[in-house]
Amino acid sequence: MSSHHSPIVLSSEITPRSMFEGRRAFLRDAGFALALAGVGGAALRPGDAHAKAFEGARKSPFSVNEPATPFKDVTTYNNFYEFGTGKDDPAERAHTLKPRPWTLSVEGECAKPKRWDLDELLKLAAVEERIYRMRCVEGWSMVIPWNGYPLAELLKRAEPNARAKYVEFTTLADPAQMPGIRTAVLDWPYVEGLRIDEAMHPLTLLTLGLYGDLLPNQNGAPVRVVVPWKYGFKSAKSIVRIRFTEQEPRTAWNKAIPREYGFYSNVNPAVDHPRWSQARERRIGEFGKRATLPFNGYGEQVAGLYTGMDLRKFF
Ligand SMILES: Nc1nc2c(c(=O)[nH]1)N[C@H]1C(S)=C(S)[C@@H](COP(=O)(O)O)O[C@H]1N2
Ligand SMILES: [Mo]
Repeated sequence: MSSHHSPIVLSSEITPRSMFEGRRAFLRDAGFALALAGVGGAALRPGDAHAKAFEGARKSPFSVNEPATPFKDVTTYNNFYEFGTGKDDPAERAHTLKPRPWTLSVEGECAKPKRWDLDELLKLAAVEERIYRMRCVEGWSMVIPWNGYPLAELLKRAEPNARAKYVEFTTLADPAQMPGIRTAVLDWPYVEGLRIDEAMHPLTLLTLGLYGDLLPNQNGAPVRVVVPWKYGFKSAKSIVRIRFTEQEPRTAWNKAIPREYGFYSNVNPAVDHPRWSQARERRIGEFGKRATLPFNGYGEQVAGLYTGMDLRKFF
């Protein structure tokens, strides 16, 4: 295994489990800068710096040309209620999540349901770097260099049938790994959903990494979705199941507070959330606020999905 120019070094090649965990502990302790310096990957031992899993990933033309939010902020200011409701809870507590082995099952209204192993997912399609603007309904935003490939690559292999109108995403709900689910803040498991054309849209990313390496636990390891034109909560983390459905899925946030969280949840500065204005946002790491863009700035690509829909009604 060469480390410097190989486009993708699969984690399966570099990690017996102990190394994987040692490596994560190392990243936690030593920080990312040292890992970036990258001493080659061949002689990996726990505690060594390593080749990043997605080093050299192809840069996507869908990336935004804005400075990325620092790694530190991306990985310490999180919403992941399975680990608590505080922004720093996931970074502090998500070490109990075991991202490997992992199975993601694709099922429901399709001809070819399948249980995908993580290593199969890592090899399914070329992993790209996609720098996306992300906006939380709470009024903050980040720019995150994700690593992944279009969710459509996975979905089309299941051969969805004519009844498949929606796609439902379900997060792991294991109290042994996720201390937050002992508290009934949401009706666990965390469930999100998209219309199938939204799920198949080339911007919708099956996400396996960020900043060139495997996803940190607090960001939804080992596999999540990222839907950049919607509020952050639509991008479900640590998913174990994707299901094609005929009916609109009941989503966790819609069940909890239906008046505040609709199914669509497209970023829309013209429609305020009852508790937070959606007109402006604070980019993490910056002072002051900036205007929020319709569809989070991705309108040119996605507005056509909603032609003729009243986006105040379908919020
Ligand atoms: N399973 C699960 N997925 C989740 C959440 C969560 O609490 N649980 N929070 C959502 C919200 S509100 C946001 S803003 C994003 C945050 O993703 P990040 O921490 O990687 O930036 O994750 C989304 N996905
Ligand atoms: Mo969010």
